[in-house]
Amino acid sequence: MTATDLRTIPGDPYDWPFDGRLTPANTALIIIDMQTDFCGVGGYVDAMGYDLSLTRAPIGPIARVLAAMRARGYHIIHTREGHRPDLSDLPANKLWRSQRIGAGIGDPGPCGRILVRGEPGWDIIPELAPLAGEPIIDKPGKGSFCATDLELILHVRGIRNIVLTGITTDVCVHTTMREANDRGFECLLLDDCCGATDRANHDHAIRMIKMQGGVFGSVASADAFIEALP
Ligand code: C5J
Repeated sequence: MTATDLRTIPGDPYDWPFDGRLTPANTALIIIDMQTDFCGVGGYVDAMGYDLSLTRAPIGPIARVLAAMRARGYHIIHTREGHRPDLSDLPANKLWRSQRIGAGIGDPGPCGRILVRGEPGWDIIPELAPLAGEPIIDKPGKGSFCATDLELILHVRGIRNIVLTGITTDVCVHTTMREANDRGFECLLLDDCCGATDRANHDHAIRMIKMQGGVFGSVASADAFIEALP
């Protein structure tokens, strides 16, 4: 790579990646939990009574980023939160809290059993459906590195830059960004490609990333990212 190959995305609080080493080979888009359970009618978030427009807002921006990165040959990775049908990977703390608010994991609902693998609500929404060959990480927790092979896949492919999108900003996206940052990956979150079940929580989650000079990475918008993408 020569000096003229170096390229950064205009970001806040720093242009990303810091050293300009951004190529399709070393960079992955991770799309987190864009499942019916988190943004569709009758899913888990709907059952909890939250405003679906907040978790649906990033669908359009993610679709644009996904198309741009697919066209340029970047790595694309999807995640899904969900549990085995026998719930053997569901910790008691997660189960009792979901039951307490009337959206018990494993209970039947309009989209099948809530947050259970193989059920309609657990599927990734059609607008962002994975293509053959794009890894899908099935995770039982909020972070995408916990009890999954994501880290191994990133290392096998030589990926060190991660572009984070998906839902929800303050829970699964933030947890994944923190896990990735601690493992040494260079992280960029696209703010309009994320959404939370509460607008203020989204805004504060974005603000947290930018503290201490970018304590978890940097932040950009979908349009700024696409415009600058090599
Ligand atoms: C939550 C997620 N919020 N994907 N999951 O429970 O953020």
